[in-house]
Amino acid sequence: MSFRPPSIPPSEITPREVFLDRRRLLQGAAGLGALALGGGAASAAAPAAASTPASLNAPRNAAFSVDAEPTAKKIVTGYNNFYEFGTGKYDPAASADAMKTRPWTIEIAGEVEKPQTIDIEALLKMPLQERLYRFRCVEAWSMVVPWVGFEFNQLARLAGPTSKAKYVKFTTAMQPETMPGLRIPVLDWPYTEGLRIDEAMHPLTLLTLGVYGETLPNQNGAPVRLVVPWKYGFKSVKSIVKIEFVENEPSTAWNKAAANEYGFYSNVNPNVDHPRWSQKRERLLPSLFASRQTELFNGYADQVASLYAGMDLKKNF
Ligand SMILES: Nc1nc2c(c(=O)[nH]1)N[C@H]1C(S)=C(S)[C@@H](COP(=O)(O)O)O[C@H]1N2
Ligand SMILES: [Mo]
Repeated sequence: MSFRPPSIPPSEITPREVFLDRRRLLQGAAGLGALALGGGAASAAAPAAASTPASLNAPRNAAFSVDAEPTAKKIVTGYNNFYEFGTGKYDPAASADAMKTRPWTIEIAGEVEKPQTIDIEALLKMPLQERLYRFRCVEAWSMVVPWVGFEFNQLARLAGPTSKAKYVKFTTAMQPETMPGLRIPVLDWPYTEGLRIDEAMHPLTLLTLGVYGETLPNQNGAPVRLVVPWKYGFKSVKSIVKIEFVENEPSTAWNKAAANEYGFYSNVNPNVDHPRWSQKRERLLPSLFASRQTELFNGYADQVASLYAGMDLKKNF
């Protein structure tokens, strides 16, 4: 169906090391076991803890879950955007395994009472829950994903935002040695994103450590990423190393790249078209057809519409 590897020879679109690595991967155990099993030089170079998924104890939170079938795991983990690994939808699954996810810390800085650096192992000890969220990419495809994590506001409270903290800025790791996409100037690296403080503190905003009951695969933003389900997918920043509480609206990577296409808010909105395509409908993967009607705030209007009371959503897109 639609999830075959692209027909362009991978040697033409990826650097040689990545290509060789991927070939080794494809030659090994087929399918999902391949990453975990590794083999030879590939697994010697990669930290074992990072590429082996660990199961997470995370009961489903029904109140924060949609009543829908989850999208197949091989689609969520195999077809995605993570531009640090290339702009193709199959690039992340093919090459993100090289990313080093241990040791890993998040620096919390800016307008907080207690600036601090938190180790990923401490985050994994927080009480975790599973939430089945709708997830809508700005490119008009959508999925239903069982994310695992905890509310971002719990992390924020550890640091104690001051009254000057009006926005939160998130920054992704930069690993030039493992991220071939950093050589492509499509974005002003590192990838950065931002939320207004009330959006960040909203209970739906999930600091995400896993998916399908296990730690995140690298291509989905290991070891820790954000999920903001009422906004387009690019607001859900992956592989976070820095969180800054700031007074002024932060610049974001996509807004810097094309301000007329990617606004700061980027709330899912069927009534505001992207300049190059309609947002009225979406392809619920694996469907090839845009047969699903896009919902305002991706279906989360009851929970989040009040955050934008009085705002013109066409101007503040
Ligand atoms: N650092 C970083 N974060 C990122 C991206 C990226 O390219 N780099 N892509 C975004 C986009 S466009 C989408 S749709 C989602 C995809 O998340 P998923 O791979 O879990 O589906 O990640 C978002 N976060
Ligand atoms: Mo996206």
